[in-house]
Amino acid sequence: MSAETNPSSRLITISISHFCEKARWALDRLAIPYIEERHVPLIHRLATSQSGGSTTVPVLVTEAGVFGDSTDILNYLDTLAPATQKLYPADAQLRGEVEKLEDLFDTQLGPSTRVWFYFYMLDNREMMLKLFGAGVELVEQELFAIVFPCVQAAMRRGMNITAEFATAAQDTIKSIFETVSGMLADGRTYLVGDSFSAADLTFACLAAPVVWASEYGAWLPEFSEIPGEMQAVIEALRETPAGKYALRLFREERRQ
Ligand SMILES: N[C@@H](CCC(=O)N[C@@H](CS)C(=O)NCC(=O)O)C(=O)O
Repeated sequence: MSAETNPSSRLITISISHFCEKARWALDRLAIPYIEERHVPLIHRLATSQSGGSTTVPVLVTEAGVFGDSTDILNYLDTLAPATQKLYPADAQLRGEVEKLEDLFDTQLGPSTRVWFYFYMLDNREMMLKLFGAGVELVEQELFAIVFPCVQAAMRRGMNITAEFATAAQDTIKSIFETVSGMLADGRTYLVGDSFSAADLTFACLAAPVVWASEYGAWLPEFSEIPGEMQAVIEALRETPAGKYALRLFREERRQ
């Protein structure tokens, strides 16, 4: 929750979700008061449907309306942002570039890093209970522990968590990292224009599972606790210009 004592906005999340981190980061950056309401997978659907959102998180419930998609949340928050902190440039061409990159990261990078992450983590019951349970009400954590085998099977089926899909996801991640590294090769400070934008924020959040940033806004295990095969991929990606860039964004822009 933010520093304010009487927030009027409610952010419904699954705490580990990198799409939720996208909304959380934008809210924190703009110092907008909110309460984060964390749920475990599947039970989150009770909260999202009751609030008028879709089946996915994040959902931001505000006095101005309910926003059930991370990009809609960023667009809404941008209407509240002062001119110096806009996430979308005023210039139409630059805005178009930001939106195109945000869409690429939302549709390709986010789903790929998620499949890759769960391929290694989903069978580790103890770790999954901690990852999903962080910040969730105790009764919900206890229920989750009981139904975990069902949730695990539903996640595996729903997201195609198989070796084949994880390999394809890793190829997609590498290709997007190459694209971003290529953009950064001219020495630019940010992906688009001369200020931090929704493209940067979205890239950093959705790349988080493959760079393991310590500033991430939800609980993550220590790097040394994750499988060696994951560590090796993360270490290699961290050495790329895109990986260094994602880490720099977390370091310099996440906690202001
Ligand atoms: N396009 C959506 C995607 C969000 C998304 O995929 N959320 C996942 C968590 S990372 C989710 O809610 N999954 C649970 C479900 O589909 O039931 C957004 O940008 O908000």
